[in-house]
Amino acid sequence: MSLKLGVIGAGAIGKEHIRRCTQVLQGASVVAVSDINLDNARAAVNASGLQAEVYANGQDVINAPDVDALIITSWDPTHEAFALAAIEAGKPVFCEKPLAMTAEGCRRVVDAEMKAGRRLVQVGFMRPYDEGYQALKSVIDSGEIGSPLMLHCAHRNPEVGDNYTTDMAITSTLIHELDVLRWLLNDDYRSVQVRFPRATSHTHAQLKDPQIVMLETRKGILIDVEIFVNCRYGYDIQCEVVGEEGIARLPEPSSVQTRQTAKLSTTILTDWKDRFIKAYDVELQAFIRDVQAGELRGPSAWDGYAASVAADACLKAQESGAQEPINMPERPAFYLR
Ligand code: NAI
Ligand code: NAD
Ligand code: ISE
Repeated sequence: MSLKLGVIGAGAIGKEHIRRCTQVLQGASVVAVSDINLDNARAAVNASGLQAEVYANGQDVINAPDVDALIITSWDPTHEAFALAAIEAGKPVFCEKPLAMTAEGCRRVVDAEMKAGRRLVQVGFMRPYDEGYQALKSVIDSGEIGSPLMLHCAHRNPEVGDNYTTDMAITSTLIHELDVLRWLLNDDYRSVQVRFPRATSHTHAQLKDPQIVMLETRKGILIDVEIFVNCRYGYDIQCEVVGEEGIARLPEPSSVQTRQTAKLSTTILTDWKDRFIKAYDVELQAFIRDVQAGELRGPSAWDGYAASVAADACLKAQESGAQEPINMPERPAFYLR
């Protein structure tokens, strides 16, 4: 039977997820949409030719009797309250990252889910579903390059809106690395330091850009991540793992090579929608399948919490300039898979 979905937040990714649930994926249909800006909700429904109800309020989508499960794609600070309300209603919820703005907020979601007694939350960390990251993990796990010693990573966006501030480089952007690198290395973080080089002239007073985040893991691996959200030239995600026997790099997205006017070139993507298009498809198809099977298995509320524990320390490190400890609590048995 088709899973009936309610979507809260019909902006950039909300529209994309509605499109994929309607035109690409199997087993679900979108029956309710809401957005604080009603025009966004109406536009999303019209664009996909949906027969969906438009609600003025996210809580009404959660309460709607014909909605079986939720997709939360509203702004970051709204996620926690909607996730808690979905759990309260006993409805499974796919919540875009971050799960909440702080580890404390994520912990409230974790506690509510454990109280409900079954997994109801999948967080929108799509990188573990990306073929490139999966191939990189296979190489690391095979032992081919020996034990990983260092990682050099970059998370570059061509530009961001004027409302994007220094802290969001951590809570909205680096949060992807904070999740995927724990999974890639099967490790957790021990400490972090953040440094700010000379700022690009393409930024504004509330955004220090770029930033370099230096993490140390429990196994002693040192990771540097450059976050550069006004890099201009493209959407570029890099990850190089230096092992004791060799080096493994995240594959570049495939692109035709051209030789023309004395230049050898390949295209660089410019949008996260395209860079991870397949990963978004796979993560949401997994959510739909797992809800129907009665057991969620994707990135959990605990993963959302773990990333936010590290993010909190990164925010502190942005302010202090010092090396800040990351104290990750033990994973409860409820989340052992
Ligand atoms: P956006 O700003 O384009 O869209 C957000 C939408 O939420 C807007 O239409 C806004 O009106 C609506 N909204 C805000 N508060 C609301 C509320 N209380 N109730 C209903 N609607 C509300 O933002 P975008 O880029 O679509 O991002 C949405 C979320 O998705 C963010 O949490 C972001 O972190 C996440 N995201 C994740 C990505 C990924 O790679 N996993 C990529 C892009 C976004
Ligand atoms: P966006 O600004 O384009 O869209 C957000 C939408 O949420 C807007 O339409 C806004 O009106 C709506 N909104 C805000 N508060 C709301 C509320 N209380 N109730 C209902 N709607 C509300 O942003 P976006 O780029 O689509 O990002 C949305 C979310 O998706 C963010 O949390 C972002 O972090 C996440 N995101 C994830 C990825 C990813 O790669 N996984 C990529 C982009 C965005
Ligand atoms: C956005 O919300 C995303 O999640 C993108 O994947 C990320 O690259 C971007 O920096 C965020 O703002």
